[in-house]
Amino acid sequence: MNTIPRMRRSSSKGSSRQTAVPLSQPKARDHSTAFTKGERQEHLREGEVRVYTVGSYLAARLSQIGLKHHFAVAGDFNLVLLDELLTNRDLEQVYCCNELNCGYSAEGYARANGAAAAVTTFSVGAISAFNALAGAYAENLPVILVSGAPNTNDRATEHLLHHTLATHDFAYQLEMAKRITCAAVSITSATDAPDQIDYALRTALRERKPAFIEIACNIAAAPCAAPGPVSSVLDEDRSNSETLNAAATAAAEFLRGKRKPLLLIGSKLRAADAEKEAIELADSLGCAVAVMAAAKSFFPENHPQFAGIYWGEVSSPGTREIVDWSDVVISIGAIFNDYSTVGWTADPRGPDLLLADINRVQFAGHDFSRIRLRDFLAALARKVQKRDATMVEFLRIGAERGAEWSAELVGPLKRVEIIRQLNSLITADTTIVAETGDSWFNGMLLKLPGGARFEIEMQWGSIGWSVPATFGYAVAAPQRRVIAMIGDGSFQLTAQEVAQMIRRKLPVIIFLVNNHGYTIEVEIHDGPYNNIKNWDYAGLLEVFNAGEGHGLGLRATTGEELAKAIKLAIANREGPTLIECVIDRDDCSPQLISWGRLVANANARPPRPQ
Ligand code: DPX
Ligand code: MG
Repeated sequence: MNTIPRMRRSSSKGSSRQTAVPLSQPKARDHSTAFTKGERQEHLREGEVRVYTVGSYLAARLSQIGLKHHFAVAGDFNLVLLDELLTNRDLEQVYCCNELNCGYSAEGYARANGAAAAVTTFSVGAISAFNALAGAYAENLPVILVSGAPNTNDRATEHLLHHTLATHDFAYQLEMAKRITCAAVSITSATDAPDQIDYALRTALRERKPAFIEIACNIAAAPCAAPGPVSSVLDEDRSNSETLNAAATAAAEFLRGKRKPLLLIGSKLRAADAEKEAIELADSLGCAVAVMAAAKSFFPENHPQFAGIYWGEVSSPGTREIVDWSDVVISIGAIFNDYSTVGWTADPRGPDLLLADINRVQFAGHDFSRIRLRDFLAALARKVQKRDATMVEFLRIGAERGAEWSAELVGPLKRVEIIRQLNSLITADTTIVAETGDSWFNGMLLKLPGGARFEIEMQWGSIGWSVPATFGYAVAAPQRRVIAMIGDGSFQLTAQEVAQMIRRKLPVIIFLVNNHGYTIEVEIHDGPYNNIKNWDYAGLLEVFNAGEGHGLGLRATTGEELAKAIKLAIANREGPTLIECVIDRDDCSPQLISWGRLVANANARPPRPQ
């Protein structure tokens, strides 16, 4: 498994231990020498005190919690703030084409780095970013959205301001943000700013949810107190040791009465920073481990107990059967929604379920809270006995699994040929970003070697997410090969962020599947609204290069053309390569067809009689 070493505060006793985990939580850094305040502060004499401003304080804190970049779009309410952020040499400002993309870029960055920040102007900027911020909430990612705000002198006056609703209410932005964040603050006083900033960051990191910080434009450069120890921001909730012990003991007792346990890995496992402990529990039990679609790669696919993707009727071969065959499902950080349960046709919840969530464990009449998932999994791993029946049975069923696809280089390009060729590119250093659409289902078919990561925005499911999220991810993880799978319809929402990949010379590879429309919607419910205007997608790269970049746009209509395009993409290290893969409008995965039918049935249920 590819790992990036980082510090995390972990034990219930509160000691720090160095541990290697996959790209996830923020990396704490030693910042004793990291703060600068422009040239003025380069030459401090002994006894001189470094002067912080609200903006440089924020920069210092962002850097301390492990950010090396923040994403930004300029506007007159945030220009002074951007200047102040620029004074921190450890924090690079990365620009985006618009604020929605800025938010998504930060979301993608948080996936690789553990946390992220985006900076926008008031209202016209921040409200565009709210879609991405809400997505970060749904996806459990601590994205900090920072917005410029009106001058404090204009509040409670008769002044009307631009970028507002043309009323005297400037509070609506903060009120809206409160609904989609775990902490939202409005900074109008430099004295209170450090406390408010620390509160927002601490809450976001603890809850693994986004936070919002609005800073009045005339306060951003106002002097404020220096940051105290960063541990006050990184301080995590600890498990209540008595509850932890009681939960692990009762869970082990519950499992002792079962013969066929199975582990089901859900997407909140990463937010809980518990991937390593899930492997420990799997090793102790020896049972089959099924992974939900939204959590693909959170349990290594090269682990001997990996039993495929569980997604109801559209599961990997044998996976649904083994889940159904088990006599208890130990569900770890799972989200059961209409999509993941395939229109409520595959909901494993019931008496034979042990639900382990980020801070809570429920089973057989028990409900324990205030225990961290990773502490619970580690404690349970020490108490259970080997129970490998589901693994033995899964291997037996596995004998019937389908054959591999063979290459199809001539004739019109087909979806399965794209997957086959893409799969051969994946190494331990690869991250796949799969957009909403048939890319979800195609992505599930990829076999990931140890270390490979897979990113999907399955709870929020906002199309267009993947272009900027890929950009943000690649900014955070330049050492990884980042490959995006994007449908034509989704791409049209946020295409311009490819220009920023060119600007930063990021060698991202984009497989753009041009199937001439919103195919997933076609399968759920078709109509004229699922047809889209075709674009010259490959041609766009020249537009974005504008004579000064190394973006490469290629079009593949046969398997052979795709193979050639992939070779060129690998050779292009100076910028992104977009391969437009042209396929038939009806060439979609059978999984999408089955899933679409069942989800459409769920959507079509008539209202219940009152
Ligand atoms: C919509 C979806 O071309 O992918 O593989 O052809 O389906 P496929 P495309 O990218 O089309 C995507 C399209 C329109 N969903 O099929 S999934 C509704 C939707 C959404 N998010 C937002 N608007 C609409 N999910 C922001
Ligand atoms: Mg499409």
